[in-house]
Amino acid sequence: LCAATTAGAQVAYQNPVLPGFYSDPSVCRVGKDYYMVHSSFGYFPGVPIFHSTNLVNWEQIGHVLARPEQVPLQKAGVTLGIFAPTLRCHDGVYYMITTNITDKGNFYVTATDPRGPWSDPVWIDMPGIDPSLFFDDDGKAYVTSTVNWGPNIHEGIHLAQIDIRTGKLLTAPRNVWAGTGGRYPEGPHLYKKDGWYYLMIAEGGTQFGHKETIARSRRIDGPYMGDPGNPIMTHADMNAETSVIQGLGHGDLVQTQDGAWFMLAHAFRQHDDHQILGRETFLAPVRWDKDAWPVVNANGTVSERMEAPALPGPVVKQDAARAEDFSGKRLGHEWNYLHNPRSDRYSLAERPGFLRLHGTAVTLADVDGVTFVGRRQQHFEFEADTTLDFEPRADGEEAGLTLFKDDKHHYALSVTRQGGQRVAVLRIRLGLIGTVLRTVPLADGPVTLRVGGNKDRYAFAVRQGSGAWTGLGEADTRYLSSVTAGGFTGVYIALYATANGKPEMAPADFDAFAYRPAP
Ligand code: 6LW
Repeated sequence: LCAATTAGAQVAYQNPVLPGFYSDPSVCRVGKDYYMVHSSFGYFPGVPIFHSTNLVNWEQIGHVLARPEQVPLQKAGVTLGIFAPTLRCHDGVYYMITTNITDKGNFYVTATDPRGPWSDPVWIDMPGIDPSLFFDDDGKAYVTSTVNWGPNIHEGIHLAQIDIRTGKLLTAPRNVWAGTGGRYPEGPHLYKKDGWYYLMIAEGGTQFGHKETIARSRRIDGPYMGDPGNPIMTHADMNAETSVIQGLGHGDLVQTQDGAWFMLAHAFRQHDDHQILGRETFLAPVRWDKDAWPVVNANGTVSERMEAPALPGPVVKQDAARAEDFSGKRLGHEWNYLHNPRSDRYSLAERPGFLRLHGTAVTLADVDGVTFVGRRQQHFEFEADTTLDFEPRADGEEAGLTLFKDDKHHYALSVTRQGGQRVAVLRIRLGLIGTVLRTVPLADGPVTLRVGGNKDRYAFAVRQGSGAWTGLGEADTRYLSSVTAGGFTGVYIALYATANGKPEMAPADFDAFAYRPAP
């Protein structure tokens, strides 16, 4: 199962290296260890952090923003909250800098161990979004960000010197580069190599026109001159017009302990012009040309099957299937809440071996505070199921499984009560359209809810005990894509409970949950 990494030989690996909604990747290396973070928007905990020794296999080691005080999300819709982060390590301290778009803007947190704990936020008076940090050889620290909306929409990238102990800016933010003319110059990162300061950014918007461009200067504050070969990476052009991978950009560079360079960037895999998995993380080898400009994977594109000069470590085959019996003290790192959860609504202790959810008046269609805990859909073809022990006390009490893009776009397979009868219901909500596809009566006892997905459709079914599956219907995947629904996130598979307007309801006890990507 292991691929050898003999120096000089090409090593094969599979992209995306992190499938599913893991957008805006930022990476740093300490010795032989690589760490990577991603944006998390309205989900909690915020900013998942991963570890790797080969840049291909990534294991989640936690979340940077694991305490509600670090990441207030009350006012955040699904796709607001935490935008693109940057991860850097300097002098034994890890820094994660990002924007809480629905709170006080740009801030950073620090840790001496990337597994945490991370500090409380240090808020900084830097305009815009996508902040990044750069530590120069002379000990000075700098912050970059982008202003790409509002009256200064075309200013692009700003730079200021920062006192990294206090977060105070030591110079006024100055506009240093606006890119090559692509819309939304953003995601800036600064690097220093062979006496040049390189400023790499994304342009073109995060949809089909996304690209990565670069400029350089002998002085940190510019003037920055663009690479005549820009964009250095994009799928917006002819050379990738038939690729399933689109929207490639927002990259970060890392140099291996062996001196090789790599780019980690996000892109989405589209099917019939739609994308449901969100923006995923892709890896590409980088070399420097004779004029000292970076060349990404020879022609600025990536593919699912990749070859690179030796990776920093051997690649292993990973199994993405997960089975959870809720017997542990806490949920695995892949689980997220929507917004900051009320801790009294979720319990693994009240009934051992079960995840108990207490629903409130708040529903999946409300912007804040629904009882909801889920994980990313990371594969087009998958199956997920859960067994639910739930006896609604009154009509309208509901608990089940949702395929969730946002409050306005989701499918829900639930157990509820109607006219005194316990039933399973498949409901879809797409903007102003809300409809029930099918309702079936249930016998007493636990119910297993299942969803299976392929590129085109989700299919929903229920069964009781070892009885036969009853199909409740199918729904198109495309209506949960960002093309249809908007927003930056991908689809979640979540367990939820709601009393649909009443403050309290019977507890919903989930016995198990499994997620199985097709082999
Ligand atoms: C990110 C910015 C962007 O901060 O979207 O479209 C934001 N561009 O770079 C969220 O990913």
